[in-house]
Amino acid sequence: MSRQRFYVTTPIYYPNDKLHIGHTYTTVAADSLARYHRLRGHDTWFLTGTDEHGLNLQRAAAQAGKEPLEYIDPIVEWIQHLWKRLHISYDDFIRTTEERHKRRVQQIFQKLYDQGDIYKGTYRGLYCVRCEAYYSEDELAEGNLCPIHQRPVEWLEEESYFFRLSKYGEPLLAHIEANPDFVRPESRRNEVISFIRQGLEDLSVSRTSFSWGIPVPFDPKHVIYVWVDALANYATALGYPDGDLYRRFWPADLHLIGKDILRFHAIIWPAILLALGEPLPRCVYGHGWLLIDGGKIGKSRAGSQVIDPLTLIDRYGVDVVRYFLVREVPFGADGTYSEESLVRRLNSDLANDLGNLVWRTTAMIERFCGGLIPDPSGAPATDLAQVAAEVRRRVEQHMDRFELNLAVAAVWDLIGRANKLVDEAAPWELNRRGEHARLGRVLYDVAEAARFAAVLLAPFLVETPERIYDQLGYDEDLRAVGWDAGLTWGRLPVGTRVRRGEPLFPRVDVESLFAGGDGAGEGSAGGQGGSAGGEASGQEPAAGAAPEITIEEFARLDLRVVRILEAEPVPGADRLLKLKVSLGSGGERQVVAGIARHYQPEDLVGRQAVLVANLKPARIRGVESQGMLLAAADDGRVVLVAPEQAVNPGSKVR
Ligand code: ME8
Repeated sequence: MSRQRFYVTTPIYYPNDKLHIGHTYTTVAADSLARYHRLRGHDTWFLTGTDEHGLNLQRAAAQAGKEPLEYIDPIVEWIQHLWKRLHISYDDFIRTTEERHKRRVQQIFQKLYDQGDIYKGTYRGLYCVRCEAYYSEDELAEGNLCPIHQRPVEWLEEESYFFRLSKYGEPLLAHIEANPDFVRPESRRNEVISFIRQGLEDLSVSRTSFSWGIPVPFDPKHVIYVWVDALANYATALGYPDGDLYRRFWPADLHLIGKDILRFHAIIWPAILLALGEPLPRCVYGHGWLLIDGGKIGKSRAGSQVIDPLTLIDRYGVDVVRYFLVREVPFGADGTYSEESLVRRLNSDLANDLGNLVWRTTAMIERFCGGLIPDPSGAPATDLAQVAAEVRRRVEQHMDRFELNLAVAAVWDLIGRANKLVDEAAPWELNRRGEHARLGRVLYDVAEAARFAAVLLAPFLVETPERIYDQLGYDEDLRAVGWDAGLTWGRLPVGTRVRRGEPLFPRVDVESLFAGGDGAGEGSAGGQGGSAGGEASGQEPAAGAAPEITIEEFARLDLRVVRILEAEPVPGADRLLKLKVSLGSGGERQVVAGIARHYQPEDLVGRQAVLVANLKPARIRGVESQGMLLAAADDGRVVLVAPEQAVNPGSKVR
């Protein structure tokens, strides 16, 4: 069998702002595709990175009173941290300030100059520093604003090198026409074709008005136009022109981008490749935008500030965020983001459908089969195996066409059918009537359907598939086993002991979330002052006096093990200590705890404790507290709660 390969890239991100949920859209989609191809056993490479040159960054750094790299480094670290929290499985992360990139961009520029595809001239025009692009007057939005950023453009006039883009219009058009999959989806392909048909002008590819860029090798008062620098990353990261990775993976199978940067990827970059004599990527896919209130997130003030992906991950968990991104928007089109729609997806698809399937299946196996996966062989098969095979085929077809939302939706047909089978077959009735053979068959098939769903969802979700396997009691590494073997019906061994855990997805109460509260329950914020949180001592309720809660209500608490890194008194508050605690890869927090009379600060450093991590931050005596440490109160003593053995900081307590 021939080994297939898959090389997918995201755009490289500008580190001039914090990334928002719109940015994560491209990357989660690319990650899902990379994971899918890896599961299928294809030789896969997934590249992302940061685009660190240009006037915009030079100005932002100067404004911050910093050298460009000094300004950029922490933002890049933050971006990498975000990708880690989203479990983005990139194989390489390229920064355009790296030597390996700069050297090869200069090599490309030199080659194009030597062969006459780059020449010297003068450029005059209107320039948007945020886009790092010139606009003609008729392209501007009303009020002479940049059509993308709605900000004023600037008049620039400079000596410049030009790339003979005009020469490549015809060959590019021929390529696009001969390769219907080269620009996707269809609407973007048409846009590119009509743009090229209007005629391409040569492109200004160097700047003298600022210095933060890669110098033109033969004329160093010029820096290379940031888009030429940035686009080249897809090749330089692989070691263009002769690195092993370049030989193995070029041309890219997919450049996944947002529609705002389509022309750069579907015209300029391919023209440069044609000039270099290199093969063109197989597909440039321009997805739509995630909008908020009808505007592009991040271009409006509110959008960029409110929708911080890390906050959403903290609040709902990584798989809920990933699921929403790949499921909600028809891939290719624009879609609307709202937290309310995310919560509705969580409650209906994840909690009600998928979570409930696993929950009730394991519950019934416990009740009716002694907790062991039953033997199905005594009764005829249900239709689930057939539905599963059909769904698998559809998932594969959709993934081949990059229809991510349809691929995910197909899995819900299997989940829905399995839930329906439980309702129809009513295992509790089969049990009551003593129809054990049929009962075993139904419960086996339903458990196997849940396992199938776990494998089918493994490209998109990063924790849930493993949790489903765990609850089914099946200790197999589903990612190592891969797609074909994993999707063999009947793989789940008879006699496996299920391990019922907590529900996969606790429901979130939509009404309270959007009725002005923050979903964490108004009452709990008051707890900040009690326990180890502050000075208010209050009357301890007698054990059992608090009202009963459900497991779902309990599961809304995000309790985490932390390691105390620093501890110091809070001036003027003799009961309080200010602590810095580590959540491992979840970062660090500052917490105020009312334990100063019970612990010396230096005795606390290095210890583990338990943090209520999703408690609304509060100011205690003017000091911000981002969560609360748990402590036992016993007749005037206060004793911190800690795991019985050391565990990794950030581990969940449940
Ligand atoms: O464009 N919805 O970087 P960038 C969907 N450095 N996608 C969105 C979005 C939204 N609301 N907002 C941003 C750049 N994106 C250049 C790329 S590549 C050689 C250089 C997407 O940080 C956007 O479409 O501004 C793009 O695909 C990506 O986020 C990075 O945007």
